Amino acid sequence: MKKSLQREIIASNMEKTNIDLQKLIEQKTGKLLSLSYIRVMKSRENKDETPKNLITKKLAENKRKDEEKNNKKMLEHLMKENVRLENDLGNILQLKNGVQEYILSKKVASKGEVVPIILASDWHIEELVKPETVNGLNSYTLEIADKRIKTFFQNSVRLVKREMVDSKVDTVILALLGDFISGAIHEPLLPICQVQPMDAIIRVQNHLISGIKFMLAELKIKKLLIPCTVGNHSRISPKVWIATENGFSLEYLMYNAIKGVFQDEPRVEFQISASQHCYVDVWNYKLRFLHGTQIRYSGGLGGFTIPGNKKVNMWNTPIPAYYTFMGHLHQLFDSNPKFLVNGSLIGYNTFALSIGAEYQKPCQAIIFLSKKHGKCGVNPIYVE
Ligand SMILES: [Mn+2]
Repeated sequence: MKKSLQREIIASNMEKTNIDLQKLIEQKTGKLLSLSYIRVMKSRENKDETPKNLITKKLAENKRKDEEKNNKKMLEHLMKENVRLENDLGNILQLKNGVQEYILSKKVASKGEVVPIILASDWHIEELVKPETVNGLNSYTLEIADKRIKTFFQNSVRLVKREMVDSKVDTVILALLGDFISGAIHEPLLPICQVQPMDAIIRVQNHLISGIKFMLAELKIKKLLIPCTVGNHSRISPKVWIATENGFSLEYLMYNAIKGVFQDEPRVEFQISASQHCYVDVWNYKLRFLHGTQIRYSGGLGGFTIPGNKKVNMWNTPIPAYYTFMGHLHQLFDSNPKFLVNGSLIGYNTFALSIGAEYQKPCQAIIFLSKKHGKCGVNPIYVE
């Protein structure tokens, strides 16, 4: 083969080869360029992933996750709280709706009928109580007695008038239960009695007449009922002679004398019992009045309840009384539901001190008897 031909063939092949190579290069170049770009970018990325950056990124990510977790917990808590508050609100609304209010009319029902029962006893008007003999707890002279008796009637009227505001009061009972004087029944009484028994009983009589007149003048009532029983101190016999007690009592004489003073007063009605017990019927209530000498008491536990109940139960067997009222024991005491003991006007003295009697301020008592409810109120009548 000629050299020239060979050269042509070689040249042709080379040209061909060059064209192929050129094409191949062009094709590959693009890929190579892409790969290099990727490599460059990756190398850049790799430059950011330093340990420090990775830790920072990780911490940020953890922080974000914690915040998300906390936010979720808070949301759950708030939702629960919302449910609870909704329940509470529901309960409150239900409670409000559950209160039923009643409308009260200002108009009061018609007045009920009431009989006030005033107890007067144990004045011991002439007996002296020196303050030093009772450690300053009391002081009683003729002048103080006068003052206390006036106060007794004034306060009695005041309490009855107070009752009249809300109740219909046509009748008032003024029970005279004895021992208005100390008398001369014991020798030790003589040095402490400031006047003799006759003068003492006259003083009492004058006070009672004055007091009854005052009540009649002050109270618009139809009847003043006065049950009377004698005390053990007004006797002129050496001992209590049970069968003839009235016949030997200065108080029995006094009651009859006062009854005579008011014989022309239709509103006044005396009931002077020949027995130790005086019974008064008010509506369906049978009331028993007595002085109380028969109750033996020397400071036992339970006060007068046991000795009082014993006696009252026996008396109630033949004549059942709704309530029994007495004096003698010098202490206002309501056994409820059987008997009541009046306080004393003389107040605390050496006798009370020696038997260990309960200290009380000198007082008398007023009881309100309701037609509908029976005994519905007991008030002390303070006298100083
Ligand atoms: Mn007595």
